[in-house]
Amino acid sequence: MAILIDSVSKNLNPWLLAFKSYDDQEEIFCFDDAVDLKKITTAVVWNHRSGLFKLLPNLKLIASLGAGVDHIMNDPDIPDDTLITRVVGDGLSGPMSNFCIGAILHHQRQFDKYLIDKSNKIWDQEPNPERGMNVGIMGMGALGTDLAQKLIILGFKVFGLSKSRKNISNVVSYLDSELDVFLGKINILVVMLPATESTRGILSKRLFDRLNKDTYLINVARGHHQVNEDIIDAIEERQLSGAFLDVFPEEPLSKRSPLWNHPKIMITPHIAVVTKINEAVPQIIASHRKVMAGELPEILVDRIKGY
Ligand code: OXD
Repeated sequence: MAILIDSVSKNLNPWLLAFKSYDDQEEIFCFDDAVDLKKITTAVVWNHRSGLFKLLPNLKLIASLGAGVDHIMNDPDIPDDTLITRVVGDGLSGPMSNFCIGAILHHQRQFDKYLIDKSNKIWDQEPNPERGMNVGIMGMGALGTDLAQKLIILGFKVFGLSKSRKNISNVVSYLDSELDVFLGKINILVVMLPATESTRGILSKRLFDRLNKDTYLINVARGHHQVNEDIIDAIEERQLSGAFLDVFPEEPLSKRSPLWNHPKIMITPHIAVVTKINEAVPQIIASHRKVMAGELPEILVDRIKGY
């Protein structure tokens, strides 16, 4: 009944330290420890090495080190009866909402224009310095809901799109099948969708053509959703007024990408939210203990839906 932690992209030392100092009862290993892999019942992973799950005959639980599980779901070797869990909590939703609110206000109060004006010593007292206040959130899970509630307090009109109807005070909820009506209501689009087969490339010309002219795009979810060339074309055609992108189909973003130099595209390096180790470790240990006791973990990923 031991835990294996594995990632080919993250420095696991702070995680190992945190696991060991939180709980010295559980046996926790990383791949290079000389451990009998038959002992491993829980794999805690972020971009794990390929073929890992095939080496773990007694695997019962796979725990993501973050909120997303696409890095797990992409693996064809997940055993049928293995449960999957992910990290949730205020340590994710608080910073994510703050990041999105920053990006929304940056656009809505035109701070990029005033930065340029400042560098040219231009005093431009526009009569209407505010941009639209109708925000659409695609993906109304825990993160989307937290953002929606905070935007309502700030006076924005908020529209949510999700698979099931949501009942959130003052937020207008649309189903995926009502996409066109949803897109017609908004002038800022925030994307918080999970990465699944149905969301691959969803931020493309087909969707941009259905937006109101000059809608502002914010993607804090996954680069898997976005077609970079279509974003640039949509800005050219004024379907989009600009974009704030934290995620990219390939990360790190290539130095050759035209996105870097585009004056209407803001780029951040996938830092909208970073998992807090001290919040994640107790959740993962609690899930491990539940599964070892034959119970279901509190946060269970739906293997059919993929999130
Ligand atoms: C996550 C992320 O899913 O960092 O946790 O993107």
